[in-house]
Amino acid sequence: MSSIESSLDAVLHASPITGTPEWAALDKHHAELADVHLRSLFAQDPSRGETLTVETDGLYLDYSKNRVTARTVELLVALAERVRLREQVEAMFTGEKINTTEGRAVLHAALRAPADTVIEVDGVNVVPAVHEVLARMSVFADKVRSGVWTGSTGKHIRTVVNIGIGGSDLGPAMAYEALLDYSDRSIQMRFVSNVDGTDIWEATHDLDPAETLFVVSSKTFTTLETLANARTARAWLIDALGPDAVPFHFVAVSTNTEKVIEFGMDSANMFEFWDWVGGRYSLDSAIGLSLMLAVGPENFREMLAGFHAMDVHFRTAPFDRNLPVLLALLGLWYRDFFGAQTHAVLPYSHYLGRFPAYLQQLDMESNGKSVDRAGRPVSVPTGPVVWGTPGTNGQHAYFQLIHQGTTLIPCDFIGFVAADHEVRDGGTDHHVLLMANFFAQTEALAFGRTAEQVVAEGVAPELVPHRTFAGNHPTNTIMADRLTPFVLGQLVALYEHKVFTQGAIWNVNSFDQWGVELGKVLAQRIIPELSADTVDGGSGKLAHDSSTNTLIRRFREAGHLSG
Ligand code: G6Q
Repeated sequence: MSSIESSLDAVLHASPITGTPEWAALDKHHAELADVHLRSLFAQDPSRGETLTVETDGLYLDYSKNRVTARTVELLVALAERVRLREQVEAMFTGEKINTTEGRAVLHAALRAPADTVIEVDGVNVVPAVHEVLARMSVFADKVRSGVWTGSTGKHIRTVVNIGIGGSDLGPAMAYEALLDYSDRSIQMRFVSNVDGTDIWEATHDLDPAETLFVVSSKTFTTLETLANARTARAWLIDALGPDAVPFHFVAVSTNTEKVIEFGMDSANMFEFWDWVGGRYSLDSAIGLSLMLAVGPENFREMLAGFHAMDVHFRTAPFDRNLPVLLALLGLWYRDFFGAQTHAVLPYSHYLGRFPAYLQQLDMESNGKSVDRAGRPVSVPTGPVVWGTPGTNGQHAYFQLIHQGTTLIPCDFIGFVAADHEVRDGGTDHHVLLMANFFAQTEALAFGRTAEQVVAEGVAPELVPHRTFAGNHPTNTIMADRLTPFVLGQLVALYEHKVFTQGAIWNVNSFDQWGVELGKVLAQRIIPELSADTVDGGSGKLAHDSSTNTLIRRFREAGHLSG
């Protein structure tokens, strides 16, 4: 047993974190700080806006508008040390099977490692295979983008439809939108995930099959939604162009060659990845093929370089200067000590419109756990509800609750110095308007507006309580020069490692997702029950609870299915 394995074992079976002196110290510190206002913290230390900041490769984090002092950070770092975070990080990066419930290594970092890196799983260096697949993807993407690869009738591919769901959809869909400005606008990407027939219908009804390429993305190649959509897409294509057209218009991304062949696809048209890539961590594997088709191999590699830069930072920077670790510790501070149930991520970039939805899966599927790695109930609240939409839209909707509601909602504000497009409203640059709001919001959330200030403005006395802002709402500000492929890679890896760090401290397995299984199993049981010619035959022999039985009967009696 290696020293990492033995220390991991110790971490796994460690007694609950709440029983440690580090937790007790934080508890005590929280009691002292709970009622301290950010106004006082800034008054006591006017330079905190300069000191409570960290930067790595141009990505800047200002965490000064958090309800912390330097002492809080020290105590939180001590907690990270207590769970041997550094060793846990090394265990992941060196291919230990830290996904213990599935017996798998967790090596998304290998997907962006330079070609000369050695990372072994079961004694085999996985990095050469990663680069081989990347090279194949690049050749294929170049062919499609240049028109060397055509449809069966010789027409150029104009639309790529990615069929996948969950981790095989959210990453590429988010990144395509984020990097739209880097994409070849003559090829459009569409993403189909939902088993609701509307999704595939809307994605294909106006397309010319002769100009359409389907990328069927599925790690397992057994996922109900993806296979149903892929079968429908194939039938749609065959209907127009005949069965011989399929190899020109379908490629697969999967770990499961057998199932890809069984589906009727040529393994030569398959791009591989491996069981040590978790679905929600797979954007930079072959699952990113649609993205590469859109932005080209060079931009894709730039994105991987951004991921790698953040990997190196996470692995080497001291915890109190480490962006992912700091975000994780701050999140845990609010979740476990202030009882915050949700965390908002608010990108002030229209291109990052899907980033919060992507993070929802990354965070909530990873740390939405109630037992620890040894199977015991956790002793503290784990992953928060993650949500958000791009600024400034949210300001005109739910920001009211963040400013004046009764719930504490820590927020990450993400913004960029440079505009993506020079757009002026006749006089003022839109980016100035956007960023003025970006800065104003964190200022308003932190400092609010006191009753005295409101009175001094001449507001009628009965309106003063309504016009007062308590402030003391914590925010992180994350800024970069511009949203480039490199920066997108940095941002995604930042949150990946944040989630890892929180999971490591909570001692949960951030890499399984058993919670999504039960619904899938029950749906399989219900599928035949919805057809008139099966067992039940409408005779009332459904064996669910009375609610589910009645709902199913109501659906059937209304004749929603012809079968
Ligand atoms: C992600 C999950 C899940 C998965 C989908 C699709 O971490 O495992 O979202 O990505 O269920 O699975 P397939 O890629 O196997 O179709």
